[in-house]
Amino acid sequence: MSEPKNFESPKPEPVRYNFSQIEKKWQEFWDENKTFRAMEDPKFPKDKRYYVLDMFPYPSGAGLHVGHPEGYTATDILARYKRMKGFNVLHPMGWDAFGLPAEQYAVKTGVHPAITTKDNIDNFRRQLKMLGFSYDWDREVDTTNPKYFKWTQWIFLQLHKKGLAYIAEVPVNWCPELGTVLANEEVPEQVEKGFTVIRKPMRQWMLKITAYADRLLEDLNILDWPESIKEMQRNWIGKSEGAEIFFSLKNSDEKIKVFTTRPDTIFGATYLVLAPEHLLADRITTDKQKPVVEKYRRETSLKSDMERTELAKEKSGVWTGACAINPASGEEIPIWIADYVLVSYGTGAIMAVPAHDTRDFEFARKFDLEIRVVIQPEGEAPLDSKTMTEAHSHIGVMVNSKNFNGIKSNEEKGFKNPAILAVVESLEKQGVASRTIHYKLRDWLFSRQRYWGEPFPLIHRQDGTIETVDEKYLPLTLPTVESYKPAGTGESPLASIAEWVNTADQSGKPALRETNTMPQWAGSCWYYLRYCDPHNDAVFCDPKKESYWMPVDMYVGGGEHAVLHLLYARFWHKVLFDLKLVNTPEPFMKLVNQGIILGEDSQKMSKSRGNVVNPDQIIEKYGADSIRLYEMFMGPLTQTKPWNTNGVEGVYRFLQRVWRLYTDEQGNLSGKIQDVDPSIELMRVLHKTIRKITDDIESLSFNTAISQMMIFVNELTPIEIRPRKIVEPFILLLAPFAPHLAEEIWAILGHTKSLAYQAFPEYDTALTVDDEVTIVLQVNGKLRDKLQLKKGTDKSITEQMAKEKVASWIQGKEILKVVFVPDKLVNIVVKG
Ligand code: ANZ
Repeated sequence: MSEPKNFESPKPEPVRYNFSQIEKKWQEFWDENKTFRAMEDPKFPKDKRYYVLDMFPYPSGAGLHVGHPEGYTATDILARYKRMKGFNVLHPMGWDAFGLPAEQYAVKTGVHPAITTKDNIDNFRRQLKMLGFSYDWDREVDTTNPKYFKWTQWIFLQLHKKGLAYIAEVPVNWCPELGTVLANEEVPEQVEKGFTVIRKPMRQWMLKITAYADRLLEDLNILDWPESIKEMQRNWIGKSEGAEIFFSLKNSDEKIKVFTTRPDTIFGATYLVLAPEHLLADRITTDKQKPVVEKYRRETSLKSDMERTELAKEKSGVWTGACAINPASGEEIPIWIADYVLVSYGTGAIMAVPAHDTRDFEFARKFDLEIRVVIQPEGEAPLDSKTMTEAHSHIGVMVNSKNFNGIKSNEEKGFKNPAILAVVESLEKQGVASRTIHYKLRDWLFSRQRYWGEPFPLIHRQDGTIETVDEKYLPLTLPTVESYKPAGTGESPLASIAEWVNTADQSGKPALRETNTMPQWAGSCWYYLRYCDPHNDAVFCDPKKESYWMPVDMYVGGGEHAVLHLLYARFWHKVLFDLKLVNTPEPFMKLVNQGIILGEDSQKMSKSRGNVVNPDQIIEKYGADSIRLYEMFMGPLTQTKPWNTNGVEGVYRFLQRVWRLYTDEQGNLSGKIQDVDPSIELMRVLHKTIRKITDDIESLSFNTAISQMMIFVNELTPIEIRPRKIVEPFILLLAPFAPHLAEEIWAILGHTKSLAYQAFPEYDTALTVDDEVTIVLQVNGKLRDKLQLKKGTDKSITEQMAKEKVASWIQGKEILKVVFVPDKLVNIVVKG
């Protein structure tokens, strides 16, 4: 990669603070001494252990990008801070290493993905170590290591045993370019990249995540997660309360079951729509309409659900030639087929109410179908179906609805809405409707036609039944293949390795191995559990260790995982919880999404734009502490923000100033640091700094914590005698942020032990409050002036001084009243 132009700025001035030497020294020290090893020490009660987790990276060939150190520095600050606060901290790192790029590289070059993966992991580890993160490297996990995926396969077997894994012929998202199927959750990303995704029926492994829909929804309430992510999960699960209503077919005994969340609009249902794949579509289509219906069905089979349901899309559809009877009005209505109705949701059939549903409205306008208003907004001019330009989907009063006229619908969804309830109760009495709940969430398509993934521990017997591989034979490893290229037939490259595929079942009869592999999400569904006990060969995680460390207290990572990893992991965790293999219903109690770092041009970083910042180059020029500090100083952690190399220079200069505060020209302890008693003013500066930094770390406001450090250094620099009692604690405050420099200065201050477990300074509240207060002076409630006074000055003195200050406003007027709020306000009420 060519050197991005951002780095052509002049070399920083020569310094006495030799970061490359210092950083290397301390990294080696931490490594050799295993400073950050976490042990299950019973001395620490549950509320004194802290599990802080990063979303582990996919070790790509490109190495770390600057987005990685952002989240990782934030968690590292927390980990280091909590250790100093007396917590037993688990802060691990590992690799989510199955994945397409290594496989695609293998297709091109023939190099085994395991080799590429190992090289990439080595590079990632080197880069992370260079940043001085305090991981317990003894707990490193790699999802592609057979010792790890043995347990991914084992957990799959538990899901299978519980009936949560099944094989089914389902319409899948097939991506011809990738030669594999994709989960619904994965489709948007690939479509964005320009890949085609078409629907086709295939036999695939599914996981019954839908069995957990309600709990996945409910338990969001106990999580301290960003509201936006919770909302995305809620929408993805998509719980809808409504009714299934039967419409009978004209001249036939067949019935069509529709799903609606708005039974209150039934009198406005002027036509029905079936999904093109609906089983009845074929049967009810009249001979005359057969050719157009057939053609339409063929065309839609090539489209993805996303394309079909996009609101902005031009509506399409065809009439079947058949009609149904509206059970409420008794009227005859036409039955259409249209691709905006999905076969996989509800019953795959809808009653269309164009006056009150946007998509139905557009469809009716296009095909000139009747639009009938049945909900009238209150207090507004009556809606006219002829002149309406859009559907009225809000609340109102029922009209044109026979004996339901006048019933008001409110904001509530489902049966708490009186209009919906009234209609449903009536239709239920007639035996043509029943209440139901539908979810948007579909079962998780869990197999991929790839080589570089976990093989399924499953065998297909001759008689068509399936046998699971005995646990004692796990891990079931990947064979070496000649070609990593997917066959394109919908089979994985494993299918062409006869020696691997052909096996025997338990009775010794010939049988075939399952040749699909698991999706990349499998390994990341439980890695946070493996960290608790990474080397155990007997169980996936010792229950004692699991209950010691879990749940994760703080999870930091990118917001792009909102409905993929975070939903899948919650699902597996709940299954393990039901199996009594873990003791908490949820894995990640608090979640924080770091903001995206843009290029210097405020655009998304990308190779093609040439605005990618390489952390290696920044570290080489400014050191790890600078990049750590800079990424935390850029702005609030969760905000999107542009990179600015001048900003790195700024924090770099700040670190030099810190160095100069403590050392002389030769790099020895400065003679200005002396064991003298500090003045009360300096005590105040220190205690305010401790308080601000403590509060800011707790609330993840790292940028303002750093501002406070800068204030401190500015205040101390001009002072010729720097009391040790003031400057020494400051190094401990700096340590979580710039640990290398802090360790070095700590040693220069004469300490022989690492500061990693030194107590974080405590503040004395009395020393953190200002001695002087500003009193607001009002006359008749209007701000007229302000007064600086010693805190706690009594009423009579304050009033006296206030009156002098605002004399011109009260002169010659009668004082009616004086309002006094101690240390805050004096309001003089006058007349005339
Ligand atoms: C009549 C109606 C009238 C509807 C109205 C809405 C508004 P949610 O809330 O997302 O669950 N629908 C049902 N099944 C469908 C399918 N397979 N494909 C596409 N649309 C489908 O949405 C439920 C509503 O979406 C249902 O309520 C149905 O349209 C439509 F004023 O029925 B409704």
